Amino acid sequence: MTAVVQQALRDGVSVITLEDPPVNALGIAVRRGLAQAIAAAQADDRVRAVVIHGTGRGFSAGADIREFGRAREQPWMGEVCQAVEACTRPVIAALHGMALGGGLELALAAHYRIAAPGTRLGLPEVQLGLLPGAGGTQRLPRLIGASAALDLMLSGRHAGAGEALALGLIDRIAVEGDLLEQAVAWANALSASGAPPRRSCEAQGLADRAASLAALETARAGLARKFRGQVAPFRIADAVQAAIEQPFEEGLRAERAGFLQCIDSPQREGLVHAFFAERRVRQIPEARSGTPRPVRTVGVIGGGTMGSGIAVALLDAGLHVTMVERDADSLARGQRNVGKVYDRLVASRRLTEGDKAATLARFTGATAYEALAQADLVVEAVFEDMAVKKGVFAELDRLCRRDAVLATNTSFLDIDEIAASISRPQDVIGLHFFSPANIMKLLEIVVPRQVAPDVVATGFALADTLRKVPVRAGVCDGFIGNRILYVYREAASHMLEDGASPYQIDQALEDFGYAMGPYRTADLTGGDISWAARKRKAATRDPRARYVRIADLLCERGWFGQKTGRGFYQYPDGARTGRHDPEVLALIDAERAERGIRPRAFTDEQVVRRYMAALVNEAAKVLQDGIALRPLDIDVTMVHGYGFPRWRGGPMKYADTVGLAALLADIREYEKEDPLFWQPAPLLVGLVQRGQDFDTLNQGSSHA
Ligand code: 3H9
Repeated sequence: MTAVVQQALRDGVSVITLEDPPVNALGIAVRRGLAQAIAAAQADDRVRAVVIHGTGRGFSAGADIREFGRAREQPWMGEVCQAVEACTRPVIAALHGMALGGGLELALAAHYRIAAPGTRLGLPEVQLGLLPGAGGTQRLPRLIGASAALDLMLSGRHAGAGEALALGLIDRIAVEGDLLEQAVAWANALSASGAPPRRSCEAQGLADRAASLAALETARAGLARKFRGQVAPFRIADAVQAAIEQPFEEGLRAERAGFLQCIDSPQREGLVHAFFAERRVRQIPEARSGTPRPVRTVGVIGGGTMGSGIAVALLDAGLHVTMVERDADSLARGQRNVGKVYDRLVASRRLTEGDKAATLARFTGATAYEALAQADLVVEAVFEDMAVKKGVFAELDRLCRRDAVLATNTSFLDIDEIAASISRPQDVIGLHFFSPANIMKLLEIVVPRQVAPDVVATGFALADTLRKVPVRAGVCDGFIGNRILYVYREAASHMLEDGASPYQIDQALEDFGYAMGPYRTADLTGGDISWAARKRKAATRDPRARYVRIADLLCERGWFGQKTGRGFYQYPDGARTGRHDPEVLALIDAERAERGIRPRAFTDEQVVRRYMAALVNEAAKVLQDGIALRPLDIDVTMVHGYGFPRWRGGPMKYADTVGLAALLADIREYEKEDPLFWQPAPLLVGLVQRGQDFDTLNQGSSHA
């Protein structure tokens, strides 16, 4: 027996133990061990039943994701599951912690399932660009019906033990105590009663063929919109169709064909890259030297959109929040903003009145900074003005506990300057939330020069508490995300003035995988915000730089986007989806004429290439300046804060896929038209010269 799989005979029950920390992933050693153990149990006359369980954090998190992309070694997990299901003695899977992906498929191949309370069960393969490939697409629908199986497989969500029991995914929930003991006792009882193996492949969940096909059609109808450009969800639907219409063995073959198609696809590669990147962003230099300070009570200064969103994010995480505003009216408005979020949840039955009251009991308001004297951490979200922010920090310096963390939510101001203005710069950090702050996953943790390592570690720990994805960023105008955004938006506006329409640009990028193109997004966030940013930058802008006025011309007319009924699009009667606006196109035409620009046609591919070249070139400069630690930090930022399609892994991963030499060749071509805007990043040039890609830089750095 391999060390990662143990086997022992206990009261006539063969106990097979998965023991491969941290999560009992089903790598080749585990698969071999399992295959041997099942064969041994089958061959041993003393064995009356079999129990499979895992040690450590959970039963199993599924296939070993690190093996994807390498040569595949036998046995496949599908073959192991076949052997388990074929076993002639009852096989019981005893689940705890998590049973995910191939781990749940192994449990589905067992004949009976018991789970400890708190176990999370799911088939999250879709989130990795895959379909369940060890028989899950065939056994699950037979066991729990097409509709519930499609829901689990297409969402990839985890079901709790209670839901799993209700669905028929498991047979019983263990009582608190020794799970293995309960599973062995149950195995003995089953064999004593002569219970036969009960195979999922023979379950009757698809017996009503018409209802199953109808459920499949309903699920399929939503796929194109929800998973635009992705392959795996469609293959999941195909596999379920095979489960409904074909014998089990045929279905397994259909599943295998779909799985092989997905496992070798760039989408799987992109999603697996995103999975590991989302974990590696937490590996930062300060993790070694800084122990997070405890955070239970938090002050939020400002009750506007950002402040109230941040307050909700903190409340949702179970923290105590005090909001401070400058006067009673502003405070009441801030409190209303928070209250409205919970009212909506109650109205849509996602929260009970009781839970709302319990949450709001942790929320207090004040109009004086003294209320923050005992706070563990304070987040300032006031007006973006250096003098105003310094005023706030002077008050915090005077009043807050000496070990409090003082954070600013600024999106572009110089945090080094804010920190240097008070007596404890080591306690000052940037926590850049994205709007709506209670929804958006990204949290840029901006690390000023003088900050103490434990304050940085506190920022990362807070992100975990808030279930956000933290990215460490250095101080510069725009940090990682907005600095890059500014440049690729510029590239889009150049194309706009040169002949592309906002609608073509949006469509091309939506086809690329963005949920929304840049002009639809500008209309949603409000044109006035970026207008203010452009005005702010006007004084320091290089006078030789190209400046496109089209967005300003819209703003001058009061067309700020959805909130004013028109922007790049028209939103008649409060419509949420915009209509093309001939007046906007006429305005753009007039502006081109005024500037003497003869419009030229862009193909959608050219639009995407320029946009991505601008994005990646600036991202390389961000790396070179040390604003981002590694390319993967930029990938995570753009995926979780800026709508970059996760299935492409992020822009740096995408650039590696396209090839850096090709990307640089594009930039050099564009440079001929506008040498100032399209200066190739030296880091990019260096990588191309050395024949390296961005991933080389990911591998090279370790901050664990
Ligand atoms: C599949 O099963 C395909 C099959 O259908 C077909 C054939 C079998 N492999 O996230 P954490 C590592 S596809 C390798 O920080 P948490 C992870 O990288 C698979 N490594 O903890 C980390 O390593 P490190 C379907 C894995 O408590 C450590 O474990 N399964 C795997 O926040 C701790 O992870 C999934 O998609 C893995 N499968 O969350 C499940 N899983 O410490 C993916 C984890 O070196 N995993 N690691 O940084 C998860 O969703 C979460 O990791 C889990 C724990 C919920 C398990």
